[in-house]
Amino acid sequence: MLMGVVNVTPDSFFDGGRFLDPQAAVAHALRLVEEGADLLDIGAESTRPGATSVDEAEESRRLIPVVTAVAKAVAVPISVDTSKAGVAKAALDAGAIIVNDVTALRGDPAMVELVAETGAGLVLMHMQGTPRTMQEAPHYHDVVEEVGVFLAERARWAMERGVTKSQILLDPGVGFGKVLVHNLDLLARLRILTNLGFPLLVGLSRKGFIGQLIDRPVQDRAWGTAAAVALAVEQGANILRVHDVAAMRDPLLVLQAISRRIASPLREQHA
Ligand code: HH2
Repeated sequence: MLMGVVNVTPDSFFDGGRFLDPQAAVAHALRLVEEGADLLDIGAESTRPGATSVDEAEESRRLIPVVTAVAKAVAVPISVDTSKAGVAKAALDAGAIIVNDVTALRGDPAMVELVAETGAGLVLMHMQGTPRTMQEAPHYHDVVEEVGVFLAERARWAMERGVTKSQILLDPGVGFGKVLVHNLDLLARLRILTNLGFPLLVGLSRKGFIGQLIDRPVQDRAWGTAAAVALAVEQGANILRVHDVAAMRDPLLVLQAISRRIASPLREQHA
């Protein structure tokens, strides 16, 4: 499934400032759904490397009018990209049904109770450090194993506090406290994380590691993104969080058609 990104921010690394105006954000969300987004992720605080946090009042002021308008206008599920329980609660009241918490419930002690009580979907993402400091010196012995252990622990922690297994999705957190080789290893061995038994969400759209590989600015990374998206799907990713829904749909449709043939029995292949 494709999750379309809507950033109601002045400073996101790709689309910062483009959708800060609520009307522009709503129009963008509707366009993503028309292009085939299966769900939307709406956020009002950038988590790019070096970003400083936004206070709750400002985050809600940006986010809630957009969630309210989009929820009235579209049928697809809306996820809210926040780590603050107050913002998440207002967004759930406004029509969102998933909380995408990049801190994996470590940012706000009230978040786990909110998710348990409301039954909202929950994305638990791996991050080493915080957005302000995470790219200073990320370090792992075995990045895939360590991300897997972390995600399993966060899921267990949430379930001990009343969140049910079916609410949870896991995300390896591409680019969050990871250098190029860490991101490549995670994507190359993503399938290992499917063993944890939860759906996998992956957000790699236009990120810095793609820029490093192809030596292109953020505006020119759609093709590089498509290659990584296709590979992540092959490795078992269930939901791809992307800025470019229309562009990513085509490679995914082709990939799916070919994958189905790989899975079909030999007899049928020769029919
Ligand atoms: N990446 C970003 C933001 N939120 N959430 C999840 N679950 N997984 C991700 O990989 C992820 C995320 C960063 O992308 P973007 O929202 O475009 O940028 P910014 O944080 O600068 O707004």
